[in-house]
Amino acid sequence: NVTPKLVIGNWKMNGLREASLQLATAVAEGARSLPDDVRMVICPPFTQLDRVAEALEGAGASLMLGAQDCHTAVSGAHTGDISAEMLADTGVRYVLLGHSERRQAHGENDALIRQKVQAAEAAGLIPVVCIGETMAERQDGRAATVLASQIDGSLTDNFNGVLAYEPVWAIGSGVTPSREELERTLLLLRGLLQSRLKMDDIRVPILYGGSVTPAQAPTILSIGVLGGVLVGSASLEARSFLRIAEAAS
Ligand code: G2H
Repeated sequence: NVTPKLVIGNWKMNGLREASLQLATAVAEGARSLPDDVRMVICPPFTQLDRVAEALEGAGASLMLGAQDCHTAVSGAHTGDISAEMLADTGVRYVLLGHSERRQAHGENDALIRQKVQAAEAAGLIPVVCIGETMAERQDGRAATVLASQIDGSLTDNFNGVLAYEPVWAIGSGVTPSREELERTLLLLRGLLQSRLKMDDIRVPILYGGSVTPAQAPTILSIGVLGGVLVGSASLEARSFLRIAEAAS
């Protein structure tokens, strides 16, 4: 029984009613013929979770619902926020946390992200924690230090979710790390996870995210230690998202 490769689609702030329903329905249709060593996840905006949940009914374990963020608290006076419990109640199984767009635009830091991870775990969700260095950090040779401190600060001690490595310079830019560079970074991340979680046998899958397209997916996904991919813009079109999932098998 192998752990399935994860192919997660992050719709970001895209998706009105009709288009969301069509996209989710088309992905659900295509996911039916996927082998069971691949699992797809769709993370629509909060407003479309219910609709997408309906479209995914009957899709089984090969296609699951995710969200893009959650609050640290279960409920209460937090205007405009959504709790992990609310997400679970809507049928959500995975939640993205600490995406660089939230770190940048909402000032999210590792301590806050760790609290969100705790909230997600308490609600029974699988947290997908995003980390990654900026271009400046990469050029200054500080990538490894930055990744180490993000892993130390944002994960819980018993973290059992998913780690997504998304170099900020690769997000939406059309530029991806070379296969060799990515492989090196994945080995580094595995070592960092081992020391953070004090375990030799790490089961936390590590995904890559940042400008993943159907064209590059086969090369990226041929890296044995990679647990899957986190896909932004290419997940907004059913055909391209499904092609990426096919490359994961
Ligand atoms: C990185 C990724 C999905 P894109 O943010 O999280 O987006 O594939 O558009 O670079």
